[in-house]
Amino acid sequence: MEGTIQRHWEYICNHNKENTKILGDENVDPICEDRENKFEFSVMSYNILSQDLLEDNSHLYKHCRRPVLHWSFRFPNILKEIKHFDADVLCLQEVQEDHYGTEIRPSLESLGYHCEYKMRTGRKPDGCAICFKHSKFSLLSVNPVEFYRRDVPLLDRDNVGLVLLLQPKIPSAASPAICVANTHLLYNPRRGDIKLTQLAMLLAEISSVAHQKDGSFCPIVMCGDFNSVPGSPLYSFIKEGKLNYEGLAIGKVSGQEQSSRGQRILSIPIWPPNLGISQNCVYEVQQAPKVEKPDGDLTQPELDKTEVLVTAEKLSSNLQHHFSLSSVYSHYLPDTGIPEVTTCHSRSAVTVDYIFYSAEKEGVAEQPGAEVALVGGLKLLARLSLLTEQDLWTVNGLPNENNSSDHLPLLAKFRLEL
Ligand code: KL2
Repeated sequence: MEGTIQRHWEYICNHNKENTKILGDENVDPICEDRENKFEFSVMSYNILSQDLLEDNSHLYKHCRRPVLHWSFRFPNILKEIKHFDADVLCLQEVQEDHYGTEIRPSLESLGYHCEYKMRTGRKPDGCAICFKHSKFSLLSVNPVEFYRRDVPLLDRDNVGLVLLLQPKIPSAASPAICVANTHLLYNPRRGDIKLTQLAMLLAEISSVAHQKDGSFCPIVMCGDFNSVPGSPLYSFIKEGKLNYEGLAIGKVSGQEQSSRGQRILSIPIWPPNLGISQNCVYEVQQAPKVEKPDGDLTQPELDKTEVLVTAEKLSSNLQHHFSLSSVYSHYLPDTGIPEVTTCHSRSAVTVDYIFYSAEKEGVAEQPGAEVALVGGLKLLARLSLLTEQDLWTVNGLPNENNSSDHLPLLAKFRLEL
């Protein structure tokens, strides 16, 4: 018998300095503020390790006792974990299609979830699922994203994303929608060019889904397995909203591996114009051909200006996106600086899974002409603590008797201020 790992809820109450603390008590949910007109919800991101991929990459699981690798052993454990944490939103990756149809979806439905699924294109039959509690949300839209593009030679990989727009069910007050995105980006550590383009495609879809009538964006939660480590250029791009990739080797983008011998440098631009996504990671609107107005009508210059901007962007090595996204986790233990890991098997133990969210701004006035658009804010209330590689090897790494994926589930509790 292997031991069990201990994870605890870290409550984050930072509305005033004295109360800034992390409490480790599983049973105490400190009330930081009054709860009127607040909507709280929890999110889990979990790569559940598809059985086909486990069998295709069996060399990664040599450390495991055979029986713990069977799906018939793993699934009950995974379900027990999901049931135990009881998150309002589940973002699952590596959900194998046959298991989804026969076991995963029926089981989650009986736990009160509505499930949406996007299978990868191509031959690998797994994909991303987003499931949410009927009792908490109603479904406004389902937006699958395929990263494979027949007309773009760069995009020859079968990864996908899924973006839902959810309406919180609040009896008393009107509430904005919440945009929830889930993805599993390409694994190949050498192909940062593809990973960045896949990310840009997901961000473009999020922009389009989260966009509200008044030009601002509703609150956003973006989960998944990004196959990129903290501090890597891809990670920094998500958090900073900008990336200058000039001279960057494609193998350095995700930070998974050191060796970049003989590696190509990212081309400028990374993806071709026919993808239809700007360097700001939004869909480029097809502009109707302009008709010259003989009288020099002054309503047009606005349009001209944006066109010039788009042309100039194409020559520069800067990527941008419009959201200000924070990570639920900070990736290092506060006391020792030892890295937390979200996946651990015989070849690697790193963080590649994330829950990003649009954080509530702390009373900062909007600056005119700011790069970052107005995005609805969420307050992070709590997260389920992660572990170090060393912690995980004390239970024989992953998967083990009790933890049945090679990833850990990530969990966060949010509050939507109304
Ligand atoms: O790293 V992962 O595991 O997020 O946990 O994402 C990919 C890898 C997943 C989907 O492609 O399958 C795993 N070496 C190690 N792992 C691999 C490989 C490989 N060559 N190919 C796929 N995966």
